[in-house]
Amino acid sequence: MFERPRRGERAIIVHVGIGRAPDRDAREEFTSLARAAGAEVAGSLDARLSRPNPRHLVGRGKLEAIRALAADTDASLVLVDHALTPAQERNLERVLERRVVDRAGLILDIFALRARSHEGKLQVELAQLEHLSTRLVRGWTHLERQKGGIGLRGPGETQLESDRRMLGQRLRQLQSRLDRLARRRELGRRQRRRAELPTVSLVGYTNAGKSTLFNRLTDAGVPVADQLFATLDPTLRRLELPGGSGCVLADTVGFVSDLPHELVAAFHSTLEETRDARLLLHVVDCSDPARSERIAAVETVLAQIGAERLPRIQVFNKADILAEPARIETTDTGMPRRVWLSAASGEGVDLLLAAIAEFLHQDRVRGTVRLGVRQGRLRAVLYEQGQVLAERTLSGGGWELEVELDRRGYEQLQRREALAFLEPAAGERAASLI
Ligand SMILES: Nc1nc2c(ncn2[C@@H]2O[C@H](COP(=O)(O)OP(=O)(O)OP(=O)(O)O)[C@@H](O)[C@H]2O)c(=O)[nH]1
Ligand SMILES: [Mg+2]
Repeated sequence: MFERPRRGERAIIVHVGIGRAPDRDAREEFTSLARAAGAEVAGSLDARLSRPNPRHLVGRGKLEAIRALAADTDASLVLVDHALTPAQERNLERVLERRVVDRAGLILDIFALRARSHEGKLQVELAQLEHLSTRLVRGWTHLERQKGGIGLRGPGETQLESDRRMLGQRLRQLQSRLDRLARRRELGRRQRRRAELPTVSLVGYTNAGKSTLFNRLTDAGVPVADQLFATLDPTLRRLELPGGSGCVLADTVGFVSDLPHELVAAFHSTLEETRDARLLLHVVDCSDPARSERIAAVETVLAQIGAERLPRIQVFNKADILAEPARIETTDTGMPRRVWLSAASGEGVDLLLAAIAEFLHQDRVRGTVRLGVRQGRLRAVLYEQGQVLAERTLSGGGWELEVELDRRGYEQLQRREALAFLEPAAGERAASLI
């Protein structure tokens, strides 16, 4: 439905700085984004503006320079590292006689290229259409129009009206399909909650090494690439932790600064996987010169999706590049706060596993339960969810188990299965009071 930038399409980049020169990291990142979208970067120039011009973003002189560069380099696309209003985008296209794409448009485009799963594709299309709908003022000049589709155009309707109507229909259709998928996803999450497997979710800036770490921890074989937004679809795997407990580890889409809000909205159900997690592992490329800006950008997106309050452990990945030793940093109360490691070499990954286990164990309860012969199923549940420390077969049939499990899991089993820890014997209680 869309006219995508073709692979290898020649583009020039306009780096924009408001009140100052565009900074080097932002420039590098935008160039990587352009390449990730498949563009061949034929040239670039800086635009330092005291304030954005409402008509063309840049002033007359700069506009002329952009046009000249585009002509010299034979570029058919102009990528602008700044948000453009629909009017600015249109005005620029008119003057430059080329397609103009802003930062949000570029990111949407990369997502469109990368989307693999059914849900991912629907989410991207929804985001793109939302993005477009604000730009649909004077016909779909950017779109390859599907001419003459049956039932697409009513008599007497202008092109714009029928386009709007079509867009509205498609948006509603996408939304309802996504809602259905979201419900299925929610069901999966509820099942996991019932099984009381805590979800630990990897979050972080794109290219920080989340998938590399995920593979290292789970042998999942998720594709890893030195490119932005290699991962779009969440992958979940069970992860065994030291001490015999387990959790579900989630690898998901990476973040970037100024992630288009249409994308955040469209990827709502994917991101919910993150919001529902018990613990976030915030993966940071510690060798990135813009490390602290990246961390802040991730925090911003986490706040956007309502995950800002979730506990997290920072993972300073790629420690090998800085030749930093693998280690754990803890808070004043002794909880793991940051782990330096290398997902690529595997050094320090054991420290992270220990940190996750320690974190999740905080909220664990331990006790002894007695099960009757008919409670074999409950016994299996305890083996699945918890850690069985000791088991004794009772002479009259049934079992006595010493188990440790997640507090929420225990409370649920208390409610559903009337499971209860035995009161410690008088002697033991006295002992534990000492
Ligand atoms: N030197 C070094 N490189 C690493 C390390 N971990 C990951 N990388 C590299 O960093 C790049 C990005 O890795 P990914 O695992 O795809 O990153 P990601 O965070 O999943 O990225 P997106 O899915 O795009 O958000 C790849 O080229 C990896 O090989 C590490 O510990 N050390
Ligand atoms: Mg990834």
